[in-house]
Amino acid sequence: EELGVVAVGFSGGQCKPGVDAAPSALIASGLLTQLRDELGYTLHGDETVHLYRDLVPAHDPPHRGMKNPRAVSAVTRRIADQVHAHAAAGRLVLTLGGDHSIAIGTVAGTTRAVRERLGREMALIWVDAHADINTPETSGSGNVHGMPVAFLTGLAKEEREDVFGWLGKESLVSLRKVVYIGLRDVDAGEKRILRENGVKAFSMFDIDRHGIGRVMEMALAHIGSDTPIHLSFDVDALDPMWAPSTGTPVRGGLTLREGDYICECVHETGSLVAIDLVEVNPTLAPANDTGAHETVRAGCSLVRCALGESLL
Ligand code: DIR
Ligand code: MN
Ligand code: MN
Ligand code: MN
Repeated sequence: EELGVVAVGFSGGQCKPGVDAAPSALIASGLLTQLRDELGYTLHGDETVHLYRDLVPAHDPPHRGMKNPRAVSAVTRRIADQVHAHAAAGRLVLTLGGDHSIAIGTVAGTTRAVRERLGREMALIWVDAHADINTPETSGSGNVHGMPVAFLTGLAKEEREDVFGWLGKESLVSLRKVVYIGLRDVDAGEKRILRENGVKAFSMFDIDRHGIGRVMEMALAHIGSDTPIHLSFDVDALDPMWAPSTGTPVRGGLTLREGDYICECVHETGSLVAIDLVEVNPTLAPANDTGAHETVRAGCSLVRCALGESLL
């Protein structure tokens, strides 16, 4: 099978440096080699990590409270074109982030390609401790990595082309096709947005109550069979025990095995069109600690599971 790879060394959607080092760390640990040699994928796209330095303006003051708005907008716009090119060629797309703001680009790219190729609406499975559905106005932090779902569903709109105004209708996903898994740190404004729009969300509470097996059944039933799926996986959905090296860890999360299971179930649908792995920050580990290594290993495991490693 054909796999398009986009390695995104970008951290401007939040304030902690280091998340841009994740793609190199994931690749250095052998992820792409494993996908090629063990899972049999034909890889497209070079192994160079895109830093998009030419797209980051020297002067980028806040707009509607958003930090680095022009940089994040320009970089995600470029990512959308890269991802779209792979998806339009019929490739499964793997994007290695980078912070979660980059999903504005990856999801815009796949949803456009799926519309063009199949005339269908795509579903989005967002695995995360956080809902990332703040609008610029509800956001307390101004970090765009807390806003991608709002921009991708049209809840947040902006006229200015250089600040996400480039996101046209063809790049949006219906809120009815969004499913969350793993939530446990959702801002008050986000809770209101989720409630008012009836967004399908499985929090850690739901996973404790029903078990991950039943939750995945319900999540996939909501999406419906034969619907193309984009899986956006924030490594902070995992408990910090498994993935400590991430910018905003929250205790009480998924075990690595539960994360792998989510990815396996999505693979099993046969409808996966793209996966993002984001928010691995190899620099956020206490010295002499194995945290960074463990987090990279966990990230590799999630990706391999989504791409079919567990099939016997
Ligand atoms: C918070 C944190 N809801 C914000 N979001 C994070 O900044 O909007 N997302 N950490 O991954
Ligand atoms: Mn998160
Ligand atoms: Mn928080
Ligand atoms: Mn996130």
